[in-house]
Amino acid sequence: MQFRTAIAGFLALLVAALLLASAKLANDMAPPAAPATPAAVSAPAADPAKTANVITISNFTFAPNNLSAPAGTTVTWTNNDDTIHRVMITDLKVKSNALDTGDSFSYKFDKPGTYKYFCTMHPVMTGSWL
Ligand SMILES: [Cu+2]
Repeated sequence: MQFRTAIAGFLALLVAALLLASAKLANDMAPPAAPATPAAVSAPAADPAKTANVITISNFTFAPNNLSAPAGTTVTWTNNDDTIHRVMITDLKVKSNALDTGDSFSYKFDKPGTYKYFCTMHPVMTGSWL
């Protein structure tokens, strides 16, 4: 009888060992934890305000007042104020007509460069085109 008890004990240990081993195997086979999701990487979108070719005059301000667009771009200023404004591109000595509410003035910048402009009626209103 002692021999059978020893066998039973051995078998019990064997079963326990097999259970442990299979548990560890199952654990090893579990899919690895998903890596932390990286922050969405997106190319910085071009700032539409800076690439637009339309400049709004509103509240005695050019918006955007620092515009960038490729050479050959026609830029249009539109006056949304109740006041008359007059755009002058300083270095080019190009001057718009008096722009009443809703009036627009367009100018095609043929050469790349930095151009400053201002309102001849309100010289504190300035902007530039790059
Ligand atoms: Cu003005």
